[in-house]
Amino acid sequence: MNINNVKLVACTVLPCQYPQNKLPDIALAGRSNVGKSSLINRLANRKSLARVSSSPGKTATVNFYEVDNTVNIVDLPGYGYAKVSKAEKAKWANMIETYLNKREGLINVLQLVDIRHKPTDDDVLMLDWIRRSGFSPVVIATKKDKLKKSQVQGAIDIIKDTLSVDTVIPFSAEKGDGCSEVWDVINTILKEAGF
Ligand SMILES: Nc1nc2c(ncn2[C@@H]2O[C@H](COP(=O)(O)OP(=O)(O)OP(=O)(O)O)[C@@H](O)[C@H]2O)c(=O)[nH]1
Ligand SMILES: [Mg+2]
Repeated sequence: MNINNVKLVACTVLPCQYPQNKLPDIALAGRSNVGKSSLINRLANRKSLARVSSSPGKTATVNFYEVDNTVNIVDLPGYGYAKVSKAEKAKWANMIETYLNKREGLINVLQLVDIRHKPTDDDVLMLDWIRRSGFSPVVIATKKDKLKKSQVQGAIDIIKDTLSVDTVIPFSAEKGDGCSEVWDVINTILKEAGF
């Protein structure tokens, strides 16, 4: 797979707008501001393919990035952002749930959490949904560069315990740590799903 061949193919709200390119989807889930869009930019070696912002709530649609005619990486709106209106929250939750429940080609969801914080109840719920859907959980701990080296293992252990997972991939969109591990996971998911 040529990872430099990535293009944004659709920004969608409704299922009828989802691309029909017959490729499998791997989606990214996580709280607002955790670094989902930044991870896509880092994976693709591009600075501003996906729009990123320091204020939460940047990605407000379900965005499909087609990688080398092989897989759609899907950037979802974030959840858990306290400062938006109830109506806005409901709209985003609805978009996320509709996507997760309706998208036939979905083969896994990568769960992103901020390495500095204990995963929230929303994160736990999200991971439960991933498990119930029959997917093997993949947890990525973002913003590793924000911790000192000596703090990383302790932070990873808290995430493992809270989400009951055996492995967590430490990742930094800023420095590139964990990028090849995430590509390895994507390739494994594709292989195991028969692609
Ligand atoms: N230092 C550092 N900052 C990061 C990293 N990843 C993301 N950020 C910053 O965190 C902020 C949010 O990043 P986004 O990629 O927009 O987060 P998101 O999860 O897509 O957010 P929503 O679209 O609002 O759901 C931005 O200011 C990024 O520059 C990282 O690995 N290290
Ligand atoms: Mg985003």
